[in-house]
Amino acid sequence: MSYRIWFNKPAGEWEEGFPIGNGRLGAMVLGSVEEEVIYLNEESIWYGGSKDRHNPDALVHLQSIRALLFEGRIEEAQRLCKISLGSTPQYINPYLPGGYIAMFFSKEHDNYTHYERSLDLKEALVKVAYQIKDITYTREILSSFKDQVIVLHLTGSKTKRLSFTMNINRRPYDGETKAIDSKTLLMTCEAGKEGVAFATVVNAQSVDGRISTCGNYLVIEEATAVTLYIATQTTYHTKNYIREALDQVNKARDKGYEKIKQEHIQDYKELFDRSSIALIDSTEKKGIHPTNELINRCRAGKEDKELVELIYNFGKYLLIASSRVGGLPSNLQGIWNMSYTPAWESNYTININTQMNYWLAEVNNLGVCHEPLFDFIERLCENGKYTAQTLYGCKGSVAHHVSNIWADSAPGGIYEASPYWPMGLAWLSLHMYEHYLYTGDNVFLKERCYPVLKEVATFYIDYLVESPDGYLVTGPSVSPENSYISEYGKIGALCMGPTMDIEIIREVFKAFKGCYQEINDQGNLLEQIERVEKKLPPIQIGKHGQIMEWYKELEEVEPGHRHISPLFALHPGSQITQATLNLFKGAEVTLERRLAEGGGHTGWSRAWIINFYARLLNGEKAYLNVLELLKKSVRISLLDIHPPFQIDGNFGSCAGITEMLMQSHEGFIRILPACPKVWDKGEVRGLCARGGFVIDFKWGEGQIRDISIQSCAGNLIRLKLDNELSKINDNQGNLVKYHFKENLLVFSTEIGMVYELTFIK
Ligand code: FUC
Repeated sequence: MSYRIWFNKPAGEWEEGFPIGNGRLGAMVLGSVEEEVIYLNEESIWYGGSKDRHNPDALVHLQSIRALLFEGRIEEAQRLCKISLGSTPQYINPYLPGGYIAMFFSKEHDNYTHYERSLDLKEALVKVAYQIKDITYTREILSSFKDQVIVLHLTGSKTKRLSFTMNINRRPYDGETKAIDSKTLLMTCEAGKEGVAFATVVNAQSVDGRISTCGNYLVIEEATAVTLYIATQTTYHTKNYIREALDQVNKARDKGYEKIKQEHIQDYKELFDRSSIALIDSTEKKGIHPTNELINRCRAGKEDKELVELIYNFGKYLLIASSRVGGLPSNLQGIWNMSYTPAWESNYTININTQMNYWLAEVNNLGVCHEPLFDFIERLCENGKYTAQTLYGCKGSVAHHVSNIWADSAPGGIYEASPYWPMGLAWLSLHMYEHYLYTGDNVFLKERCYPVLKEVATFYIDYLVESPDGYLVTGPSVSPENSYISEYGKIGALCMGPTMDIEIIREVFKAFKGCYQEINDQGNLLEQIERVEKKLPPIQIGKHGQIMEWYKELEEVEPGHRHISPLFALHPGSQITQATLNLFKGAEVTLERRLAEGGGHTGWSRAWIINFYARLLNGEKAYLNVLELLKKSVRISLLDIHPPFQIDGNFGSCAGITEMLMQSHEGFIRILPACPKVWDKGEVRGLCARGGFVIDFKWGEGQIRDISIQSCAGNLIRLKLDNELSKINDNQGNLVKYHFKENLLVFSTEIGMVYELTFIK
């Protein structure tokens, strides 16, 4: 298996560096030799504070906007919408860099040889090594979740040969940096009016070297090994942020590098090793080519299992590094950002991007990394109640297409095709239901998932409006972020009842009913849902055989648009499956049309396409798109690019690769549903299926060899099998009874038991 991204030269720029993170504290390591810069991030350093951006004039104009849209007067509707529903101020403020540590070595360090830098995905550790004359210098850097510090450990292979100076900066928004004792620097900063204030502390330790300060530099002389302990704390997390950062550094220093490293690896492995995918290749030795060469080979048409394993493992690594319990969810760049004006504010874009960040979580046994998103959804749901009242005069809760750490739920921006989309919270709420489906956790269902779904469902019952042809539709809304040519030849984005909205609402109602079965709620919401559901427009097939993007047949302005919104029902939704054959075929046509017109041009869009083809059970096309992503949408570091760097494609492609090997959204489990021919042999461990199952299996020569299923919730298993089954044993050696129903293998399970399936060879 491939776990190492490595190179034999330093990163040319930030996007070629190695990201490290503990969910909250991140760094980008470039591995430069003479002058090293370590870019720092902390998840809560956002500019400005929480604001009430709701447009006070929204409600007065809501009905007029709807009427204009029904009449086809798009331009007027858009103009009115922009000024009355558009937020005040229009944009949310950005996620910002934390600053950087600059290290200055002697000129001699320019003449290095034997250079190597690597990111070990199995241990979450970055290493840099190089040689100058007969001395080998090494650096190791990690971000520890347990100790909440970043630690950088430097060594020279001969005694007392390591000397450098270093400081902390945040150009051009420097705060105040000063030495607070002979081994410690403190930087304090503020991120705008009412924004968070934060402090970064760096402490240097060496057994034999001299450490002193000069100005606001740390000076390290003639050491054999040096360790830097780095902590950042912000007022978002604690009032006493300076004290807290100092304490964290002091505790880390007392513990020492080796112990921190050992505990860090243990903590990380506990998560990372929960699942694995190995694509076995007996002809190639893995790990011998640096990653840039692997990418070049792939671009030149050489298929590579090593690169596929790396992008899969990197996705899991990035999730663990950017989303840990108690913290904030992973934003557009995870937690890694070096710009003060990052693309799209490096925000939470919740019309696909934030959702995509978490598609890999449950199935890869990393449900625990999904937690920050759940905390965020609950806050968004709370804020969204005010938004529902203020903007729409409705009960329940709503959020639009972007958000920030304050869980802002108002529309964001002025571009016609995105802000006025009342579906962000609804889509996110489905993540909570998915968590329940994967775990069977009833307490979570009752206490966390149901309350959110209830608010969301309540909103749509109150909000949907009857169209002239008698359907209940959303609006004003958009089909993210596409535009259409109306029946009167006008171009518009704002519309009533785009297909995606209706698909999301149906999925929310389905989830609500799923919860309802488990919960004894006295209200009459279920009856209202059933009444409303009947009047939602159906998913329709258009004149090209495609899934219609709007509830009326309209031409897309950009037929190759990166958002493939009407296929929400195929993925991540579950309304389009092989059981709805017409729609299943329609989804394929939609996809083919998008691709024929240049679709998939951003990393995340390509990643979504992988997932779509996996759901269409088309392994060859899914694989083709994995290759396209690797060829066109990653930097040599394997960071996904929109461009620029945007992390969703990393997470989405990891999820897509998993989806090619196992699926469970149809009420049964499929093993190898979309495995391309070239992945002829492999092994999967620890993937999770809905219903509360953890599954291992092997395959070779087109045959599934062994399947082992652990039952975590005691549910009935339904499994689609093509091989001929020999027997099923449980882990106590008993033969297990099973039967076949509608082509599915069915058997009962007990909580905690493991079931081994063997096949007739
Ligand atoms: C959505 C997408 C863009 C980009 C942005 C962050 O608006 O349409 O492509 O990913 O989010």
